[in-house]
Amino acid sequence: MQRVIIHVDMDYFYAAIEEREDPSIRDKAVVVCMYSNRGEEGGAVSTCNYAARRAGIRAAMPCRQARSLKPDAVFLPVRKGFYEEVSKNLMAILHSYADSEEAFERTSIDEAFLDITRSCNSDFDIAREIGMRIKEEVKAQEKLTCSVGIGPNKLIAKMASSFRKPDGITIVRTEEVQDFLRPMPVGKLWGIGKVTEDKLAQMGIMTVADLEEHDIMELVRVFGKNKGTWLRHAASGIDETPVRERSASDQIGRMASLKHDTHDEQIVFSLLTELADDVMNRAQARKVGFRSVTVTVIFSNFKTSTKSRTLSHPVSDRQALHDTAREMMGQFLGETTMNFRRIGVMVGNLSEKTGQKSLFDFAE
Ligand code: DCP
Ligand code: CA
Ligand code: CA
Repeated sequence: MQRVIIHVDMDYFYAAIEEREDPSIRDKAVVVCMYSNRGEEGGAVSTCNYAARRAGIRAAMPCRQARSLKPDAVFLPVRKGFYEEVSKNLMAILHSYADSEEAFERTSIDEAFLDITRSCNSDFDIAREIGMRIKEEVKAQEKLTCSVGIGPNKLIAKMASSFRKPDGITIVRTEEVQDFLRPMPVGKLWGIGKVTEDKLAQMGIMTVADLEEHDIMELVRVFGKNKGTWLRHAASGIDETPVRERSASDQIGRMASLKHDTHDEQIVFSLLTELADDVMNRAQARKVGFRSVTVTVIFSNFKTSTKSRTLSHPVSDRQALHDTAREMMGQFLGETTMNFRRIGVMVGNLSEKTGQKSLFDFAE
């Protein structure tokens, strides 16, 4: 049966929630900022609405820079716990449209995949109707807009949802996949990060079409077997990974307390290395690769915070796990001067498909 997958991504999520909560700011540029302990000056932009984007403001930009680009914008602090609550409500709506309990996969606070193959009987016209109904229900229940992508697999659905934003819906039928993908710059392929994009550019590969036509042996030579093959498949729009619910058995994680509450980089990194090694050993013992890495910090005031990276294909690479975990922990250390009480490392989206070392290149 021809699979039909829907990907839903909320539009300018945090800022849209803030607009909903205070309609008086709706017509202004709205910037949601993650402030560090150094106060308002040290923060970075989490997201912003489209009026702010027109002024050149982008996620991850220093708030100070955003302020100079648009002095009359409304600047608001992130309210993560509240957005998580909204996310829960949204996910419940989305979940109800999936073929089954298991045919649903939340991939971040504001997006999810749904397998609707049976619900639409592999018919993309019916799938469009389902996509429209989802958009209407999300708007009616939560007063928020989302963008929907529908395709024969997760790769295409994900890329389709970002094709028309905000409030868009894009259907890419199996026979339209090639036309959809080939003109795109390779950097737009879901799963290709900056490092890979640069490497491909050095090889003269700029578009997806270039990538699809490139000698596969050379791709394998440069990127290794796993990633080389994945690149070629992605360029052809091939992706067989299933939509599936994340469960506890889909994660391997370890947490531990620091001997004393501390903000010392060496002490934190040394415990992090131990934890990551342990997680890697358990992943290897289970012979699984992983597609996501999460680092958790519980601060001395018991506040908990996490950071994650997700990849388009599973890997099993100790060095990469260490590097990624350290990078995220380094961000935590830089964002705050508060002491850490406990830290944790977790790998998720486990899969039996890999085993081989391959190049890490986190997307998103
Ligand atoms: N987010 C963040 N820091 C980033 C990127 C995102 O805190 N560097 C948060 C804020 C976003 C939310 O995650 O609202 C979802 O991220 P998206 O990348 O989906 O971005 P938006 O939903 O904000 O915008 P878009 O309409 O482009 O999807
Ligand atoms: Ca979004
Ligand atoms: Ca998103």
